Amino acid sequence: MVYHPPRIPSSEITPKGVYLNRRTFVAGAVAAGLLPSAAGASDFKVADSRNMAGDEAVTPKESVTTYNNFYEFGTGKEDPSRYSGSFNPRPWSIKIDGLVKNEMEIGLEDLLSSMPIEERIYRMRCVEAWSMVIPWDGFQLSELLKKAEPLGSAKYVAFETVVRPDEMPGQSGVFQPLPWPYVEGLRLDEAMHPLTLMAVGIYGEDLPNQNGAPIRLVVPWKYGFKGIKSITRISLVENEPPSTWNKAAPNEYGFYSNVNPNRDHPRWSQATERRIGEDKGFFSSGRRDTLMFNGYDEVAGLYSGMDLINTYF
Ligand SMILES: Nc1nc2c(c(=O)[nH]1)N[C@H]1C(S)=C(S)[C@@H](COP(=O)(O)O)O[C@H]1N2
Ligand SMILES: [Mo]
Repeated sequence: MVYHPPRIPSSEITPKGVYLNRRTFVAGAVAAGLLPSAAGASDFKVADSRNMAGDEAVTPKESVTTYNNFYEFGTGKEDPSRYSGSFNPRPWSIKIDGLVKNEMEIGLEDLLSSMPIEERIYRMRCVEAWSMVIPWDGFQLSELLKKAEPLGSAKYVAFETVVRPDEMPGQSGVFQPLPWPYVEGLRLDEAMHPLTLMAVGIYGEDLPNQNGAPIRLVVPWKYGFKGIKSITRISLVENEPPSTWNKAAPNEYGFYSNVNPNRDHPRWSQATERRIGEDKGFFSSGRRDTLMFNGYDEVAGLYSGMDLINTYF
């Protein structure tokens, strides 16, 4: 399949160099007392920018960083932003193992300097029927997997979130909402698709802890829970790997979990969604139609001949 990047107006392209030495500049400015600390720091340089959410408004940063799902820090939407302050995403490394020619453990700094970081503005649709438009900074997962050289026998990719009960209150409390580590998986061709991103930032800044620091998965045509956060391990495997929510409730959450307005969740409709941070207006229901594949039709070919309602949901 040929991938056609959308044409975007030049006004939406982030000029090269805007983020150059930003951290150095910010550090200097903080030291000089010109800026509060932690204002807009980033450890990466953005080389290119693509808006892949059409003319839909980007969700305010305030909403994206305070309305989260990250059960390692609690099950409430505001828990991750409130209770992730002790989490330390640096130093960090990711292990890539399993059915690959080159097993590796790669440090975050090496990743950030060797991968071409782009901004991608994507819709994000949670299975709970709310959505956002998020400007991610990251690189294509395909570029990372190519470094490891998957063997011919590799058919799926398995992902694992870090386990740190000392820093993640949701992993140490009396009530454990999920089994840890949080795990997810993709078919290899889904993982290699150019839309599949490893995100290291949002709004041009390092990923906040609550959004999955320092590195998380973004698969914009799938429900949000496929976007596993704070990844420490990626394994190439032969058989379909476990997915935390699929194992927890297989009749409610499929392994594929492609956004699909025609396949309702057993307890609610998936036909429409609530866009977080959007003014509703008095006469509007405040809901918008959910799009097949969340509007990313270019992935349809990955699923030709598959029953996406009854079998491969
Ligand atoms: N490790 C881990 N990853 C996770 C989750 C989680 O609880 N733990 N929640 C998922 C869900 S349900 C969604 S909708 C998205 C939310 O991402 P956001 O908080 O950055 O919007 O993260 C996903 N990744
Ligand atoms: Mo979600």
